[in-house]
Amino acid sequence: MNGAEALLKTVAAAGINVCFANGGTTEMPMILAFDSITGIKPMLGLFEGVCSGAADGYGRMKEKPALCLLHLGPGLANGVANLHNAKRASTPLLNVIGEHASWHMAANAPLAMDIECLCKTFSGWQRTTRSVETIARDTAEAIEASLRGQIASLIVPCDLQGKEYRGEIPAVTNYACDPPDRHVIESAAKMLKSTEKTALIMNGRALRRRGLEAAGRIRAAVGCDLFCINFPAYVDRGAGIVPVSRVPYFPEPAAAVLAPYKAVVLAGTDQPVNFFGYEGQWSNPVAVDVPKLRVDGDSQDAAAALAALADELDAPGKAAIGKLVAGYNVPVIPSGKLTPETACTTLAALQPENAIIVDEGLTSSMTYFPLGATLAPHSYFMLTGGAIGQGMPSATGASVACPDRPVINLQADGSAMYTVQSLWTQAQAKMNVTTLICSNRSYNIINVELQRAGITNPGPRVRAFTDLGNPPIDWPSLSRGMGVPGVAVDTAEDLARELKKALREPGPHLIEMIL
Ligand SMILES: Cc1ncc(C[n+]2csc(CCOP(=O)(O)OP(=O)(O)O)c2C)c(N)n1
Ligand SMILES: [Mg+2]
Repeated sequence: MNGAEALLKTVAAAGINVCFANGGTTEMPMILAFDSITGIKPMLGLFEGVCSGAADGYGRMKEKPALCLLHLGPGLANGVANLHNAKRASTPLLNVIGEHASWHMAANAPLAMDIECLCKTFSGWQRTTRSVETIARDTAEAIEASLRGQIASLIVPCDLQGKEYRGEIPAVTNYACDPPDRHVIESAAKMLKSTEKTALIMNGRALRRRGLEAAGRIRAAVGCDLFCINFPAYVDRGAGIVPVSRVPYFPEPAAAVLAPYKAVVLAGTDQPVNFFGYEGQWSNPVAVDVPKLRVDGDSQDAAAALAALADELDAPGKAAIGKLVAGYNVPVIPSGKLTPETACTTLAALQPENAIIVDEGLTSSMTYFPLGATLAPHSYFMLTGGAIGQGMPSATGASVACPDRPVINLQADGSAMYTVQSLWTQAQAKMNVTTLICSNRSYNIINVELQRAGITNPGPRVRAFTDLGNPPIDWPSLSRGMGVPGVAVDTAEDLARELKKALREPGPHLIEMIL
Protein backbone atom coordinates (compact mmCIF):
# COMPACT_ATOMS: atom_id res chain seq x y z
CA MET A 1 0.00 0.00 0.00
CA ASN A 2 1.35 3.44 -0.87
CA GLY A 3 0.69 6.76 0.88
CA ALA A 4 -2.18 7.68 -1.44
CA GLU A 5 -3.89 4.34 -0.78
CA ALA A 6 -3.40 4.79 2.96
CA LEU A 7 -4.98 8.24 2.72
CA LEU A 8 -8.02 6.97 0.82
CA LYS A 9 -8.37 3.92 3.07
CA THR A 10 -8.44 6.20 6.12
CA VAL A 11 -11.05 8.39 4.45
CA ALA A 12 -13.21 5.42 3.43
CA ALA A 13 -12.88 3.82 6.87
CA ALA A 14 -14.26 7.06 8.35
CA GLY A 15 -17.39 6.64 6.21
CA ILE A 16 -16.55 9.31 3.64
CA ASN A 17 -17.63 7.72 0.39
CA VAL A 18 -17.41 10.46 -2.22
CA CYS A 19 -14.63 12.68 -3.49
CA PHE A 20 -15.34 15.75 -5.61
CA ALA A 21 -12.15 15.99 -7.59
CA ASN A 22 -10.21 17.80 -10.23
CA GLY A 23 -6.64 16.55 -10.19
CA GLY A 24 -3.45 16.53 -12.19
CA THR A 25 0.06 15.11 -12.14
CA THR A 26 0.68 15.90 -8.47
CA GLU A 27 -2.40 13.87 -7.48
CA MET A 28 -1.66 10.95 -9.80
CA PRO A 29 -1.04 8.37 -7.03
CA MET A 30 -4.36 9.36 -5.39
CA ILE A 31 -6.22 9.20 -8.71
CA LEU A 32 -4.76 5.72 -9.32
CA ALA A 33 -5.73 4.67 -5.80
CA PHE A 34 -9.42 5.18 -6.60
CA ASP A 35 -9.18 2.01 -8.71
CA SER A 36 -7.77 -0.09 -5.87
CA ILE A 37 -9.52 1.32 -2.77
CA THR A 38 -13.19 0.47 -2.42
CA GLY A 39 -15.74 2.46 -0.43
CA ILE A 40 -15.02 5.86 -1.97
CA LYS A 41 -15.87 7.03 -5.46
CA PRO A 42 -14.48 10.04 -7.28
CA MET A 43 -16.71 12.54 -9.08
CA LEU A 44 -15.17 14.82 -11.62
CA GLY A 45 -15.92 18.53 -11.56
CA LEU A 46 -14.88 20.51 -14.62
CA PHE A 47 -13.79 23.50 -12.54
CA GLU A 48 -12.53 23.47 -8.96
CA GLY A 49 -15.34 25.78 -7.82
CA VAL A 50 -17.70 22.97 -8.82
CA CYS A 51 -15.80 20.50 -6.61
CA SER A 52 -15.63 22.77 -3.56
CA GLY A 53 -19.25 23.94 -3.97
CA ALA A 54 -20.43 20.34 -4.36
CA ALA A 55 -18.56 19.35 -1.21
CA ASP A 56 -20.30 22.24 0.57
CA GLY A 57 -23.77 21.16 -0.61
CA TYR A 58 -23.01 17.56 0.32
CA GLY A 59 -21.79 18.56 3.79
CA ARG A 60 -24.80 20.76 4.49
CA MET A 61 -27.20 17.93 3.66
CA LYS A 62 -25.31 15.10 5.36
CA GLU A 63 -23.75 17.04 8.25
CA LYS A 64 -20.62 15.03 7.51
CA PRO A 65 -17.68 15.76 5.25
CA ALA A 66 -17.11 14.88 1.63
CA LEU A 67 -13.58 14.81 0.30
CA CYS A 68 -12.59 17.60 -2.06
CA LEU A 69 -9.40 16.87 -4.04
CA LEU A 70 -7.67 19.77 -5.79
CA HIS A 71 -4.55 20.32 -7.85
CA LEU A 72 -1.79 22.46 -6.37
CA GLY A 73 -2.18 26.19 -5.60
CA PRO A 74 -3.87 27.21 -8.86
CA GLY A 75 -6.50 24.45 -8.59
CA LEU A 76 -7.12 25.38 -4.99
CA ALA A 77 -7.35 29.07 -5.92
CA ASN A 78 -10.14 28.26 -8.38
CA GLY A 79 -12.01 26.52 -5.57
CA VAL A 80 -11.53 29.17 -2.89
CA ALA A 81 -14.73 31.21 -3.41
CA ASN A 82 -16.90 28.20 -2.64
CA LEU A 83 -14.60 27.10 0.17
CA HIS A 84 -15.26 30.55 1.60
CA ASN A 85 -19.02 29.93 1.32
CA ALA A 86 -18.55 26.54 3.01
CA LYS A 87 -16.58 28.16 5.82
CA ARG A 88 -19.38 30.69 6.32
CA ALA A 89 -21.86 27.79 6.48
CA SER A 90 -19.71 25.89 9.02
CA THR A 91 -19.81 22.95 6.65
CA PRO A 92 -17.66 19.95 7.58
CA LEU A 93 -15.30 19.52 4.62
CA LEU A 94 -12.09 17.61 4.03
CA ASN A 95 -9.94 19.41 1.49
CA VAL A 96 -6.90 17.57 0.13
CA ILE A 97 -4.50 19.43 -2.12
CA GLY A 98 -1.69 17.78 -4.05
CA GLU A 99 1.70 19.49 -3.86
CA HIS A 100 4.89 19.14 -5.89
CA ALA A 101 7.31 16.40 -4.83
CA SER A 102 9.06 17.54 -1.61
CA TRP A 103 12.44 17.67 -3.36
CA HIS A 104 11.00 19.67 -6.32
CA MET A 105 9.44 22.50 -4.29
CA ALA A 106 12.56 24.66 -4.05
CA ALA A 107 13.01 24.60 -7.83
CA ASN A 108 10.17 27.08 -8.34
CA ALA A 109 8.39 25.08 -11.04
CA PRO A 110 5.67 26.90 -13.00
CA LEU A 111 2.74 25.66 -10.86
CA ALA A 112 4.46 26.37 -7.52
CA MET A 113 2.47 28.63 -5.24
CA ASP A 114 2.13 29.32 -1.51
CA ILE A 115 -0.62 26.78 -0.86
CA GLU A 116 -0.36 27.06 2.93
CA CYS A 117 -0.96 30.81 2.72
CA LEU A 118 -4.08 30.32 0.58
CA CYS A 119 -5.43 27.66 2.93
CA LYS A 120 -5.22 30.02 5.90
CA THR A 121 -8.06 32.14 4.54
CA PHE A 122 -10.75 29.47 4.86
CA SER A 123 -9.38 26.51 6.85
CA GLY A 124 -10.15 25.88 10.51
CA TRP A 125 -7.35 23.28 10.49
CA GLN A 126 -4.49 22.73 8.05
CA ARG A 127 -1.30 20.71 7.72
CA THR A 128 1.30 19.77 5.14
CA THR A 129 2.24 16.11 5.33
CA ARG A 130 6.01 15.80 5.82
CA SER A 131 6.55 12.05 5.70
CA VAL A 132 4.73 9.00 4.41
CA GLU A 133 4.69 7.52 7.92
CA THR A 134 2.26 10.22 9.10
CA ILE A 135 0.02 10.34 6.04
CA ALA A 136 -2.85 8.26 7.45
CA ARG A 137 -2.66 9.87 10.90
CA ASP A 138 -2.65 13.35 9.29
CA THR A 139 -5.72 12.34 7.29
CA ALA A 140 -7.54 11.01 10.37
CA GLU A 141 -6.77 14.20 12.30
CA ALA A 142 -7.99 16.29 9.37
CA ILE A 143 -11.28 14.37 9.30
CA GLU A 144 -11.67 14.78 13.06
CA ALA A 145 -11.08 18.53 12.70
CA SER A 146 -13.62 18.82 9.87
CA LEU A 147 -16.29 17.14 12.00
CA ARG A 148 -16.32 20.25 14.19
CA GLY A 149 -18.04 22.05 11.28
CA GLN A 150 -15.06 23.55 9.53
CA ILE A 151 -12.74 23.03 6.58
CA ALA A 152 -9.69 20.87 7.22
CA SER A 153 -7.04 21.25 4.52
CA LEU A 154 -4.34 18.65 4.06
CA ILE A 155 -1.53 19.38 1.61
CA VAL A 156 0.12 16.20 0.38
CA PRO A 157 3.38 16.26 -1.64
CA CYS A 158 3.28 13.96 -4.62
CA ASP A 159 6.37 11.88 -3.75
CA LEU A 160 4.88 10.97 -0.34
CA GLN A 161 1.67 9.77 -1.99
CA GLY A 162 3.73 7.27 -3.98
CA LYS A 163 5.97 5.95 -1.18
CA GLU A 164 5.36 2.63 0.56
CA TYR A 165 3.19 2.92 3.69
CA ARG A 166 3.64 0.22 6.35
CA GLY A 167 1.50 1.61 9.19
CA GLU A 168 -2.04 0.99 10.38
CA ILE A 169 -5.22 2.67 9.13
CA PRO A 170 -6.27 4.79 12.09
CA ALA A 171 -9.88 5.08 13.21
CA VAL A 172 -11.46 8.50 13.47
CA THR A 173 -12.96 9.65 16.74
CA ASN A 174 -16.35 11.28 16.36
CA TYR A 175 -16.59 14.85 17.51
CA ALA A 176 -18.66 15.40 20.62
CA CYS A 177 -19.83 18.96 21.31
CA ASP A 178 -19.31 20.46 24.75
CA PRO A 179 -22.48 20.61 26.86
CA PRO A 180 -24.30 23.95 27.11
CA ASP A 181 -22.99 26.44 29.67
CA ARG A 182 -25.40 26.53 32.64
CA HIS A 183 -24.65 30.15 33.56
CA VAL A 184 -25.27 31.38 30.05
CA ILE A 185 -28.52 29.42 29.80
CA GLU A 186 -29.73 30.82 33.12
CA SER A 187 -28.85 34.38 32.04
CA ALA A 188 -30.68 33.91 28.74
CA ALA A 189 -33.75 32.58 30.56
CA LYS A 190 -33.67 35.59 32.90
CA MET A 191 -33.33 37.95 29.95
CA LEU A 192 -36.27 36.39 28.09
CA LYS A 193 -38.50 36.37 31.19
CA SER A 194 -37.72 39.90 32.33
CA THR A 195 -37.90 41.67 28.95
CA GLU A 196 -41.23 42.49 27.40
CA LYS A 197 -40.34 42.06 23.70
CA THR A 198 -37.53 39.75 22.67
CA ALA A 199 -36.21 38.09 19.54
CA LEU A 200 -34.38 34.81 19.13
CA ILE A 201 -32.07 34.99 16.09
CA MET A 202 -30.62 31.72 14.79
CA ASN A 203 -28.30 29.96 12.36
CA GLY A 204 -26.44 26.64 12.26
CA ARG A 205 -27.90 23.66 14.09
CA ALA A 206 -30.57 25.89 15.64
CA LEU A 207 -32.32 25.92 12.25
CA ARG A 208 -32.51 22.14 11.90
CA ARG A 209 -35.61 20.34 13.18
CA ARG A 210 -34.28 19.68 16.69
CA GLY A 211 -33.22 23.29 17.17
CA LEU A 212 -36.45 24.68 15.73
CA GLU A 213 -38.47 22.44 18.00
CA ALA A 214 -36.62 23.84 21.02
CA ALA A 215 -37.04 27.38 19.67
CA GLY A 216 -40.78 26.71 19.34
CA ARG A 217 -40.94 25.57 22.95
CA ILE A 218 -39.14 28.76 24.01
CA ARG A 219 -41.59 30.84 21.99
CA ALA A 220 -44.50 28.97 23.57
CA ALA A 221 -43.08 29.80 27.02
CA VAL A 222 -42.11 33.47 26.65
CA GLY A 223 -43.57 34.69 23.34
CA CYS A 224 -40.28 35.73 21.72
CA ASP A 225 -40.24 36.11 17.92
CA LEU A 226 -38.10 33.70 15.89
CA PHE A 227 -35.68 34.75 13.16
CA CYS A 228 -32.89 33.32 11.06
CA ILE A 229 -30.03 35.49 9.85
CA ASN A 230 -30.26 36.72 6.28
CA PHE A 231 -27.86 34.08 4.93
CA PRO A 232 -28.68 30.87 6.82
CA ALA A 233 -26.57 27.79 6.09
CA TYR A 234 -29.56 25.42 6.15
CA VAL A 235 -33.20 25.62 7.31
CA ASP A 236 -35.80 22.89 7.75
CA ARG A 237 -39.04 24.35 6.39
CA GLY A 238 -42.65 23.44 5.89
CA ALA A 239 -45.98 22.69 7.54
CA GLY A 240 -45.52 21.16 10.98
CA ILE A 241 -42.05 22.68 11.40
CA VAL A 242 -41.59 25.77 13.59
CA PRO A 243 -41.29 28.70 11.15
CA VAL A 244 -38.75 31.50 11.30
CA SER A 245 -38.70 34.91 9.63
CA ARG A 246 -35.58 35.94 7.82
CA VAL A 247 -33.77 39.15 8.79
CA PRO A 248 -34.01 41.30 5.62
CA TYR A 249 -30.99 41.88 3.36
CA PHE A 250 -30.75 45.66 3.22
CA PRO A 251 -29.77 47.52 6.43
CA GLU A 252 -32.80 49.81 6.62
CA PRO A 253 -35.53 47.12 6.54
CA ALA A 254 -33.36 44.86 8.73
CA ALA A 255 -33.04 47.59 11.36
CA ALA A 256 -36.76 48.38 11.08
CA VAL A 257 -37.81 44.74 11.56
CA LEU A 258 -35.54 44.35 14.59
CA ALA A 259 -36.19 47.80 16.12
CA PRO A 260 -39.07 46.73 18.42
CA TYR A 261 -36.96 44.20 20.36
CA LYS A 262 -35.62 45.17 23.77
CA ALA A 263 -33.29 42.16 24.01
CA VAL A 264 -31.94 39.61 21.56
CA VAL A 265 -30.96 36.01 22.23
CA LEU A 266 -28.66 34.41 19.65
CA ALA A 267 -28.16 30.72 18.83
CA GLY A 268 -25.70 29.35 16.27
CA THR A 269 -24.69 32.87 15.26
CA ASP A 270 -23.25 36.11 16.50
CA GLN A 271 -25.46 39.16 16.10
CA PRO A 272 -26.58 39.81 12.50
CA VAL A 273 -24.22 41.87 10.36
CA ASN A 274 -25.22 44.06 7.45
CA PHE A 275 -23.91 42.70 4.18
CA PHE A 276 -22.15 45.95 3.30
CA GLY A 277 -21.29 49.09 5.18
CA TYR A 278 -23.18 52.13 3.92
CA GLU A 279 -22.24 55.62 5.07
CA GLY A 280 -24.54 56.71 7.85
CA GLN A 281 -25.52 53.15 8.82
CA TRP A 282 -24.28 50.94 11.62
CA SER A 283 -22.61 47.64 10.78
CA ASN A 284 -25.30 45.73 12.67
CA PRO A 285 -29.07 45.98 12.37
CA VAL A 286 -29.68 45.49 16.12
CA ALA A 287 -29.05 48.76 17.99
CA VAL A 288 -25.87 48.96 20.07
CA ASP A 289 -27.70 49.47 23.37
CA VAL A 290 -29.97 46.43 23.00
CA PRO A 291 -28.67 43.60 25.21
CA LYS A 292 -27.60 40.54 23.22
CA LEU A 293 -26.69 37.13 24.52
CA ARG A 294 -25.48 34.12 22.55
CA VAL A 295 -26.49 30.82 24.16
CA ASP A 296 -23.87 28.61 22.51
CA GLY A 297 -20.14 28.79 21.94
CA ASP A 298 -18.21 27.52 18.95
CA SER A 299 -17.63 24.12 20.54
CA GLN A 300 -21.26 23.70 21.62
CA ASP A 301 -24.38 22.55 19.81
CA ALA A 302 -26.80 25.44 19.29
CA ALA A 303 -29.79 23.06 19.24
CA ALA A 304 -28.74 21.51 22.56
CA ALA A 305 -28.30 25.00 24.02
CA LEU A 306 -31.84 25.90 22.92
CA ALA A 307 -33.22 22.68 24.39
CA ALA A 308 -31.47 23.50 27.68
CA LEU A 309 -32.92 27.02 27.55
CA ALA A 310 -36.42 25.63 26.92
CA ASP A 311 -36.04 23.34 29.93
CA GLU A 312 -34.70 26.18 32.07
CA LEU A 313 -37.84 28.17 31.18
CA ASP A 314 -40.02 25.18 32.10
CA ALA A 315 -41.31 25.46 28.56
CA PRO A 316 -44.12 23.14 27.55
CA GLY A 317 -43.15 20.02 25.63
CA LYS A 318 -43.20 19.40 21.91
CA ALA A 319 -46.99 19.13 21.84
CA ALA A 320 -47.32 22.85 22.67
CA ILE A 321 -45.61 23.95 19.48
CA GLY A 322 -48.52 22.68 17.40
CA LYS A 323 -50.17 26.06 17.83
CA LEU A 324 -47.12 27.87 16.46
CA VAL A 325 -46.70 25.98 13.23
CA ALA A 326 -48.62 26.73 10.11
CA GLY A 327 -50.92 24.15 8.55
CA TYR A 328 -50.37 22.75 5.08
CA ASN A 329 -51.34 25.32 2.50
CA VAL A 330 -50.02 25.50 -1.05
CA PRO A 331 -50.47 28.56 -3.25
CA VAL A 332 -52.51 28.42 -6.45
CA ILE A 333 -50.40 28.21 -9.62
CA PRO A 334 -50.37 31.74 -11.04
CA SER A 335 -50.97 32.58 -14.69
CA GLY A 336 -49.71 35.12 -17.17
CA LYS A 337 -46.33 36.66 -17.81
CA LEU A 338 -43.56 35.31 -15.64
CA THR A 339 -42.19 37.71 -13.02
CA PRO A 340 -39.87 36.98 -10.10
CA GLU A 341 -42.95 36.76 -7.84
CA THR A 342 -44.99 34.44 -10.07
CA ALA A 343 -41.92 32.27 -10.68
CA CYS A 344 -41.42 31.83 -6.92
CA THR A 345 -45.12 31.13 -6.39
CA THR A 346 -45.16 28.53 -9.18
CA LEU A 347 -42.20 26.76 -7.61
CA ALA A 348 -43.87 26.86 -4.17
CA ALA A 349 -47.07 25.46 -5.68
CA LEU A 350 -45.33 22.51 -7.32
CA GLN A 351 -42.30 21.54 -5.23
CA PRO A 352 -42.68 17.97 -3.99
CA GLU A 353 -42.52 16.84 -0.39
CA ASN A 354 -38.96 16.34 0.83
CA ALA A 355 -37.50 18.54 -1.91
CA ILE A 356 -34.14 20.21 -1.39
CA ILE A 357 -34.36 23.84 -2.45
CA VAL A 358 -31.02 25.48 -3.24
CA ASP A 359 -31.56 29.22 -3.49
CA GLU A 360 -29.09 31.38 -5.36
CA GLY A 361 -31.88 33.34 -7.00
CA LEU A 362 -30.64 36.63 -5.52
CA THR A 363 -33.00 39.48 -6.46
CA SER A 364 -35.43 37.11 -8.21
CA SER A 365 -36.02 34.78 -5.26
CA MET A 366 -36.70 37.31 -2.52
CA THR A 367 -40.38 36.36 -2.27
CA TYR A 368 -39.72 32.61 -2.13
CA PHE A 369 -38.59 32.04 1.47
CA PRO A 370 -41.74 33.32 3.25
CA LEU A 371 -43.86 30.91 1.16
CA GLY A 372 -41.97 27.92 2.59
CA ALA A 373 -43.62 27.80 6.01
CA THR A 374 -46.87 26.20 4.80
CA LEU A 375 -45.52 23.88 2.08
CA ALA A 376 -44.79 20.17 2.45
CA PRO A 377 -41.65 19.69 4.60
CA HIS A 378 -38.46 20.43 2.69
CA SER A 379 -34.82 21.44 3.11
CA TYR A 380 -33.77 24.93 2.17
CA PHE A 381 -30.25 26.26 1.79
CA MET A 382 -28.57 29.19 0.14
CA LEU A 383 -25.50 31.27 -0.50
CA THR A 384 -23.83 31.99 2.82
CA GLY A 385 -20.64 33.88 2.10
CA GLY A 386 -21.84 36.07 -0.76
CA ALA A 387 -19.33 34.56 -3.19
CA ILE A 388 -21.63 33.92 -6.14
CA GLY A 389 -21.42 30.73 -8.17
CA GLN A 390 -22.39 28.51 -5.25
CA GLY A 391 -25.90 27.41 -6.26
CA MET A 392 -25.29 24.98 -9.11
CA PRO A 393 -22.34 23.14 -7.52
CA SER A 394 -23.99 22.86 -4.12
CA ALA A 395 -27.22 21.58 -5.72
CA THR A 396 -25.02 18.95 -7.38
CA GLY A 397 -23.45 17.97 -4.06
CA ALA A 398 -26.85 17.91 -2.33
CA SER A 399 -28.06 15.42 -4.92
CA VAL A 400 -25.05 13.19 -4.32
CA ALA A 401 -25.77 13.33 -0.59
CA CYS A 402 -29.49 12.59 -1.03
CA PRO A 403 -29.92 10.80 -4.38
CA ASP A 404 -33.53 9.88 -3.67
CA ARG A 405 -34.68 13.44 -3.02
CA PRO A 406 -35.61 15.94 -5.73
CA VAL A 407 -33.24 18.91 -5.79
CA ILE A 408 -34.49 22.22 -7.19
CA ASN A 409 -31.95 24.97 -7.77
CA LEU A 410 -33.46 28.45 -7.96
CA GLN A 411 -30.59 30.09 -9.75
CA ALA A 412 -29.81 33.68 -10.79
CA ASP A 413 -28.40 33.87 -14.32
CA GLY A 414 -25.25 35.90 -13.68
CA SER A 415 -24.21 33.71 -10.75
CA ALA A 416 -25.00 30.59 -12.78
CA MET A 417 -22.34 31.49 -15.33
CA TYR A 418 -19.57 31.23 -12.72
CA THR A 419 -19.94 27.48 -12.27
CA VAL A 420 -22.24 26.39 -15.08
CA GLN A 421 -20.03 23.33 -15.67
CA SER A 422 -21.93 21.77 -12.77
CA LEU A 423 -24.57 20.74 -15.32
CA TRP A 424 -22.12 18.34 -16.93
CA THR A 425 -21.48 16.58 -13.59
CA GLN A 426 -25.26 16.41 -13.04
CA ALA A 427 -25.70 14.85 -16.48
CA GLN A 428 -22.86 12.40 -16.05
CA ALA A 429 -24.35 10.98 -12.86
CA LYS A 430 -28.00 11.38 -14.01
CA MET A 431 -28.86 13.44 -10.94
CA ASN A 432 -32.42 14.49 -10.14
CA VAL A 433 -31.61 18.18 -10.15
CA THR A 434 -33.89 20.76 -11.75
CA THR A 435 -32.25 24.10 -12.39
CA LEU A 436 -34.60 27.10 -12.67
CA ILE A 437 -32.59 29.91 -14.24
CA CYS A 438 -33.87 33.35 -13.17
CA SER A 439 -33.12 34.93 -16.50
CA ASN A 440 -33.39 38.66 -15.91
CA ARG A 441 -30.42 39.03 -18.25
CA SER A 442 -28.66 41.35 -15.88
CA TYR A 443 -26.61 41.69 -12.73
CA ASN A 444 -29.80 43.15 -11.29
CA ILE A 445 -28.54 43.55 -7.73
CA ILE A 446 -25.96 46.00 -8.99
CA ASN A 447 -28.72 48.05 -10.63
CA VAL A 448 -30.57 47.99 -7.31
CA GLU A 449 -27.43 49.19 -5.53
CA LEU A 450 -27.00 51.97 -8.10
CA GLN A 451 -30.57 53.09 -7.42
CA ARG A 452 -29.90 53.00 -3.68
CA ALA A 453 -26.90 55.25 -4.26
CA GLY A 454 -29.22 57.70 -6.04
CA ILE A 455 -27.86 56.99 -9.52
CA THR A 456 -31.06 56.81 -11.54
CA ASN A 457 -29.62 57.34 -14.98
CA PRO A 458 -26.29 55.49 -15.30
CA GLY A 459 -24.24 56.04 -18.45
CA PRO A 460 -23.73 53.40 -21.15
CA ARG A 461 -20.45 52.10 -19.71
CA VAL A 462 -21.98 51.61 -16.29
CA ARG A 463 -25.02 49.94 -17.83
CA ALA A 464 -22.70 47.60 -19.72
CA PHE A 465 -21.40 46.39 -16.36
CA THR A 466 -24.77 44.99 -15.45
CA ASP A 467 -26.32 44.02 -18.79
CA LEU A 468 -26.27 40.32 -19.68
CA GLY A 469 -28.68 40.73 -22.59
CA ASN A 470 -26.22 41.60 -25.32
CA PRO A 471 -26.01 38.90 -26.50
CA PRO A 472 -28.58 37.04 -24.38
CA ILE A 473 -27.28 33.73 -23.04
CA ASP A 474 -29.00 30.85 -24.83
CA TRP A 475 -29.65 28.71 -21.75
CA PRO A 476 -31.43 25.77 -23.42
CA SER A 477 -28.51 25.37 -25.87
CA LEU A 478 -25.89 25.79 -23.18
CA SER A 479 -27.64 23.19 -21.07
CA ARG A 480 -28.13 20.71 -23.93
CA GLY A 481 -24.46 21.17 -24.80
CA MET A 482 -23.58 19.66 -21.42
CA GLY A 483 -26.10 16.84 -21.64
CA VAL A 484 -28.97 18.40 -19.68
CA PRO A 485 -32.29 18.90 -21.48
CA GLY A 486 -33.20 22.59 -21.43
CA VAL A 487 -36.21 24.73 -22.31
CA ALA A 488 -37.11 28.41 -22.00
CA VAL A 489 -40.47 29.68 -20.69
CA ASP A 490 -41.94 33.14 -20.22
CA THR A 491 -45.36 32.44 -18.70
CA ALA A 492 -46.33 30.90 -15.39
CA GLU A 493 -48.46 28.28 -17.18
CA ASP A 494 -45.49 27.14 -19.26
CA LEU A 495 -43.24 27.07 -16.22
CA ALA A 496 -45.77 24.93 -14.36
CA ARG A 497 -45.99 22.48 -17.28
CA GLU A 498 -42.21 22.21 -17.71
CA LEU A 499 -41.50 21.99 -13.99
CA LYS A 500 -44.00 19.14 -13.56
CA LYS A 501 -42.37 17.35 -16.47
CA ALA A 502 -38.86 17.91 -15.13
CA LEU A 503 -39.86 16.57 -11.72
CA ARG A 504 -41.57 13.55 -13.26
CA GLU A 505 -38.71 12.51 -15.54
CA PRO A 506 -35.52 11.14 -13.99
CA GLY A 507 -32.23 12.99 -14.50
CA PRO A 508 -31.29 16.66 -14.57
CA HIS A 509 -33.28 19.39 -16.32
CA LEU A 510 -32.87 23.10 -16.87
CA ILE A 511 -35.67 25.61 -17.33
CA GLU A 512 -34.80 29.15 -18.31
CA MET A 513 -37.41 31.41 -16.74
CA ILE A 514 -37.37 34.55 -18.85
CA LEU A 515 -38.28 37.28 -16.36
C1 LIG B 1 -17.31 35.70 -6.45
C2 LIG B 1 -18.07 36.99 -6.60
N1 LIG B 1 -17.81 37.80 -7.63
C3 LIG B 1 -18.52 38.94 -7.78
C4 LIG B 1 -19.46 39.31 -6.89
C5 LIG B 1 -20.19 40.65 -7.03
N2 LIG B 1 -21.57 40.41 -7.40
C6 LIG B 1 -22.55 40.31 -6.47
S1 LIG B 1 -24.03 39.97 -7.11
C7 LIG B 1 -23.40 39.98 -8.69
C8 LIG B 1 -24.27 39.76 -9.87
C9 LIG B 1 -25.48 38.95 -9.60
O1 LIG B 1 -26.22 38.79 -10.78
P1 LIG B 1 -27.22 37.59 -10.91
O2 LIG B 1 -26.59 36.36 -10.40
O3 LIG B 1 -27.75 37.57 -12.28
O4 LIG B 1 -28.39 37.98 -9.87
P2 LIG B 1 -29.40 39.21 -9.95
O5 LIG B 1 -28.69 40.35 -9.33
O6 LIG B 1 -29.70 39.45 -11.40
O7 LIG B 1 -30.58 38.80 -9.17
C10 LIG B 1 -22.04 40.22 -8.68
C11 LIG B 1 -21.20 40.28 -9.88
C12 LIG B 1 -19.69 38.43 -5.80
N3 LIG B 1 -20.59 38.69 -4.85
N4 LIG B 1 -19.00 37.27 -5.70
MG1 LIG C 1 -29.47 38.23 -13.13
